[in-house]
Amino acid sequence: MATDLQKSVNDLLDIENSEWRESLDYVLQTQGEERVRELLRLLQVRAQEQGVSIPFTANTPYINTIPRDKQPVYPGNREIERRIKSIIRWNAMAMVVRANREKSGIGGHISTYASVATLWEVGFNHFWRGRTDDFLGDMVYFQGHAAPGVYARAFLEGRLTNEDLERFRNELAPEGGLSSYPHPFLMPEFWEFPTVSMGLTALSAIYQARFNHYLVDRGLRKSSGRKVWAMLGDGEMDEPESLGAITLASREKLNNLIFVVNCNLQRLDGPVRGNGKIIQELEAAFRGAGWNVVKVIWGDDWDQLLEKDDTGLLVKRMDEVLDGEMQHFTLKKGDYVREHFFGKYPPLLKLVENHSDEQLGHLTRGGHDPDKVYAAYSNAISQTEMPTVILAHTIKGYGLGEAGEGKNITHSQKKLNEDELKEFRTRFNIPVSDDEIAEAPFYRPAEDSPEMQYLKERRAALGGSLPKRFPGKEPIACQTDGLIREYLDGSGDRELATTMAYVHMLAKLLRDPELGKLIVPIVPDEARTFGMEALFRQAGIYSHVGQLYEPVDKGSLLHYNEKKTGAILEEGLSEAGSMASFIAAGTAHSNNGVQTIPFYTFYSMFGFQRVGDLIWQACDSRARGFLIGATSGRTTLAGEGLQHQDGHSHVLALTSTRIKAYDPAFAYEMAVIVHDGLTRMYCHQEDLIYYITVMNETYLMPPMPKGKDVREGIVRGMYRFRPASLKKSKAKAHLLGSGAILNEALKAQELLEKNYQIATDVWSVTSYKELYTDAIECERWNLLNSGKKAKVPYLQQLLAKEHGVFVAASDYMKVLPASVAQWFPGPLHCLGTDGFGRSDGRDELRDFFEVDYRYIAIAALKQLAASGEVEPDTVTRAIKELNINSGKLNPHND
Ligand SMILES: Cc1ncc(C[n+]2csc(CCOP(=O)(O)OP(=O)(O)O)c2C)c(N)n1
Ligand SMILES: [Mg+2]
Repeated sequence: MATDLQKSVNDLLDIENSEWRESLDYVLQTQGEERVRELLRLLQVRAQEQGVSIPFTANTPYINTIPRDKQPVYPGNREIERRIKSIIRWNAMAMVVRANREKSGIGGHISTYASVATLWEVGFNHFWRGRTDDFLGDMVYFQGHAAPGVYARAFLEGRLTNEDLERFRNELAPEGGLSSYPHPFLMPEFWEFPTVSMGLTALSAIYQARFNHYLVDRGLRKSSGRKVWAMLGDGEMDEPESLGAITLASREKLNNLIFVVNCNLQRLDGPVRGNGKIIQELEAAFRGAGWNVVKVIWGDDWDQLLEKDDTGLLVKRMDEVLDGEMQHFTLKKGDYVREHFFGKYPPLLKLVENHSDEQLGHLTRGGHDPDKVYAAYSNAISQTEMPTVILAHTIKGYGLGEAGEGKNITHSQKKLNEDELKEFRTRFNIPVSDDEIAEAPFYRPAEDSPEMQYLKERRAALGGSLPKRFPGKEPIACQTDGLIREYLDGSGDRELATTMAYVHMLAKLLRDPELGKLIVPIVPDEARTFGMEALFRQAGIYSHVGQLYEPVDKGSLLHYNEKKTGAILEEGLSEAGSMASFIAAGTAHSNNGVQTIPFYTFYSMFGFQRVGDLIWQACDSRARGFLIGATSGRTTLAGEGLQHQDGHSHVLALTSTRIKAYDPAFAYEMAVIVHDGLTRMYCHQEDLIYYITVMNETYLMPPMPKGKDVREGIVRGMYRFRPASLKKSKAKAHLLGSGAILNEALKAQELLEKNYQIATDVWSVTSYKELYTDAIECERWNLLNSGKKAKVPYLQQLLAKEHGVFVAASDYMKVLPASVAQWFPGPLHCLGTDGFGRSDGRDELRDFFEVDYRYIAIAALKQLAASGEVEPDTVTRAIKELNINSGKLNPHND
């Protein structure tokens, strides 16, 4: 009885199902696809209104996105291209093997290029355009550790010689060698984009593509259809930076951006997602973010099987197989594939009954099939509304056979024995004889061979070789004295903070008839904190679509003003994204043929500490521009406490020699530093980055002291700001101050002179880094040029005639002044802000960190007492008089 009832219910359900289906078919036939989509959307809304949730999936089946019959015809000569690719594979491998034979442990990677060769060669032969007189060329970010493949291609193209390849990872050879990875700093005419810090490539490429649109929208370049290609690894996609900005790319409709993810399913240690499917995971993330996703999973042989299969079981099997299992199908032979892949469902065994084990063992992955790759790239370059990601399935160590194909150790494989070399040679048909094989010689076909002719013809058709870096050379910004003059006179009776002076200067630069159009202000959702909101109206916030809504503060003078020609890159809360924009703007002199001048203003705490690796990358990229660390100083930024108060970014700035770091106290110092930066970076074309910290404490900005050495001193790091007023005194002290703490030194000077009759000079130290760099450079020269007239560090020259004791105080760690202590003529006591910040007022913080005028004064007295120039009990007396609590908290530990 129950079963009868169940049967009639099922019958009814079947009827209902087919009625719905028929209705849909009818609508499709009579009104078309769009109407079907509309109805489905309405039904979805209806269901949701009634509380029926619909399972979400952002995935499509685990098959190629572009069906076989939609693939364009391959325009190239597949056979010649295959031969060229094989030769490049060989040379790339031989280069690494030989380098490691010469010097064991020199490193390098074979298996990554082995997996990516087809993806790159289709690009080189058909898509990636070089720079010509009227086209800037495509921008290709090469997966860093596959660099041997780029070198091997450059060798065939005649850009590198046999000897060059022999010097892979031998950069210190007298003739110079090939850098391990793409480094514009090391090979400035070759590499354009450093890529080997995993994660930064994806992020940088997104902001680069957006910056290319920005230049067009601001009228600095003509639209040219150039593309940005980021060639990435699947393991690399785990870095948070890789996926961190993908919604920006779709929101900004970056149709000029193409990611190609080499999904060899392995990273360094093993599988990327042994228990899952990395391609599906990435598909969901990118589709969810609004990208055009093209999966290139299976080669043509698989596609043919799919066409033959009418059970749907092959797609099911493809969908369910885990990446960790897939690796076995690479490693093991065809009989294993038959039994374990197809054998799971008997109809699939039937499907491949006419395939030999040999054939099953060599079924192709999509990323190794030029037809599929070509179809994907064609699809990508024709997108008009969105960025594209191509997820290409490949085999890590492809062609290495026993030496590592698909094995977990393959990433680190650098040595092939003779048999393995032979196997590789035979597999790729390289004309190297058994006698020569042990040498692993590089192979370059004769100039008039079909391969060489073809290779050259293809590159010529695409505008020449790539990668190639074109450094900008045209001097600009050579006459900026007039721009800074007003800041040299001081602020009169108006109290200002250095941040305010900086913003004023930036606004002025933006208005400059010549430079204004080149200034790129960048800010991560902090413009109001720094008082930069006046720039919103003046310069506009860049938005490719302009402003589609009326801002709520429309009536106000400082309203939130988005526009297509806006200059400001307001990056929202992304210091990493802002730094990527800085790199794009800072390298435009070479990558875009226009010398934009970035001013990236950020919370100094979230600079070097937060995005230090991107700053490192900027230096490697030979980026130029200004990094402005605002609200800096551990005690000057009151209230914000431990996570915000920066007392160490200047220490971190020591790490890169390309960075010039300044901690100015006054508006005129800042103006002189900015002027120097403009001159050196944009007039003299030096690849430097100026890091300047600015503070939010307001005080009177004095005029620049007279004296011909002051300006030089500001730039070189130190000058005498206020000499002692006591002419006759029993003792002499020198107080060194930086940033807002210079005012504490000035107060201490008055105290020491008035209350303790000690003649005291105050020096402004704008840059310990400059002093340090100059001194170690002199020492190095003196060491290597013994017997010649020794060079004297600037610091020693400056203090040559001084005597007495020295106290240095800044809002940064003590190690900064300590770094130059050895070049002082007398004892140096360092005060600084080591320790975590606290939320409290400025006075309390300066007491806590022991950097206010009282501590400066007692430090001077203490040293004078030690040298017998004041009575020992003076210090004890001063501690009492100045109300210093000797048992106070220790900022270092408490
Ligand atoms: C930030 C960072 N961490 C670690 C490394 C070291 N490293 C270089 S390649 C690599 C594995 C990359 O795997 P994947 O992205 O899948 O590239 P594949 O070689 O498989 O193509 C690692 C860990 C690095 N270069 N950068
Ligand atoms: Mg990988």
